[in-house]
Amino acid sequence: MNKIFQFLKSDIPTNDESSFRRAIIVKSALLVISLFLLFFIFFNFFITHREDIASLNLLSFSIFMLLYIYFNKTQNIKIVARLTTIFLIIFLLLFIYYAHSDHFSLIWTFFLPIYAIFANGKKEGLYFSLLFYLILFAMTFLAIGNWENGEWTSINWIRFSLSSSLILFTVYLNESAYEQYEKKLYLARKNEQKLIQKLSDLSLTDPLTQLYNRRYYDNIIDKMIANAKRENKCIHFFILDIDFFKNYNDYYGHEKGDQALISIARIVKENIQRESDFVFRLGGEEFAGIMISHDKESTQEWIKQLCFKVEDLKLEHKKSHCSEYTTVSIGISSKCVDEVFSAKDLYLEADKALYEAKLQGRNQTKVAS
Ligand code: GH3
Ligand code: MG
Ligand code: MG
Repeated sequence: MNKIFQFLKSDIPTNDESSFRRAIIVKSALLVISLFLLFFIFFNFFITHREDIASLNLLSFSIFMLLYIYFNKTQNIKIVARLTTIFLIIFLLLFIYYAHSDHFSLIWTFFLPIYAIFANGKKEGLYFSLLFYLILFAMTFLAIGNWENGEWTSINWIRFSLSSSLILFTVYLNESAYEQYEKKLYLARKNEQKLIQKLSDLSLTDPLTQLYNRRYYDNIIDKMIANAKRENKCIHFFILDIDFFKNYNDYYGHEKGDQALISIARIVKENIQRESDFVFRLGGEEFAGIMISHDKESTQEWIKQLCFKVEDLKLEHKKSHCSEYTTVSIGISSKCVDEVFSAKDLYLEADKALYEAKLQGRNQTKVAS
């Protein structure tokens, strides 16, 4: 059984569960119908000697086999489901027309609503089934008193019509319930994906400043270096550290310190915001940024502007020894395609440059040489 299922599901794309289910139904129905028809070609020809029905079986067998091949080639479930249903309706009506109700032949019509609804969905399947039953009930009604040597009675017709309608109703109900369940599942999955995305965003951003965190930096730095190399560009990495921030916290309190962190993070974010730029809060009062560009000098100049822009915020800092306002020191490391370097080299160089900026009086930028 497992092997049959493996065979049926081969080549069927599994990204959409609803279409996957329909594709399995269509594919297996085409195979089963073809096999049955193949059997009945011989049965009707050699056993019952009904050449007319055997020919009908042969014609239908060819059509369903062609549909099977077409389906395997195109995977067009909607078209093949519709065509199979239409041919099945035509075949069953012709079959009943020729076979009357002999040898329980009417029993085969019970499968039409099941297939039509499972393969086409409840709405389209219902329309197909109603059309089929409209013709079938009319045909069988007109046959009262004629078929089975006059033994096909109105009671038989009522019994047949009622049981057929009951089957249609049951299958329709089942499919409705299934479609509702599928819709609920789809919504739940969408919600779940949103939550996962939110969780992933949360795990990669710093809650205080909303900048990316250290983990995100670790995740993307190697990719950024590879991108810069592929695009023949330079990569710039800078570390920005607030000057005398411990004094700031001690004097103004932790809450004010947090406000200062948020303001400085905003300045960094506002100025480093091209699509290929990334800014991070590495931890404490230390921020970082990655930029990719063709030109080394102008990008470094741009980063240096951050120093002036932070001071321009005019955040009072009475305990700073380098300015009356809160300031930052920055260390930059820039590497271009022809240089051999790693993420670690980039980090260490920027950190060293920052250390020099601190040593030489703070509130300034140093570029690693
Ligand atoms: P330097 O100019 O050499 O960088 O001196 P500094 O005082 O800024 O450096 P230090 O590393 O000694 O102090 C960093 C301070 O940053 C310590 C702590 O009070 C403060 N800090 C770290 N994280 C936070 C935070 O999340 N909120 C607040 N308010 N303060 C923080
Ligand atoms: Mg500091
Ligand atoms: Mg620090």
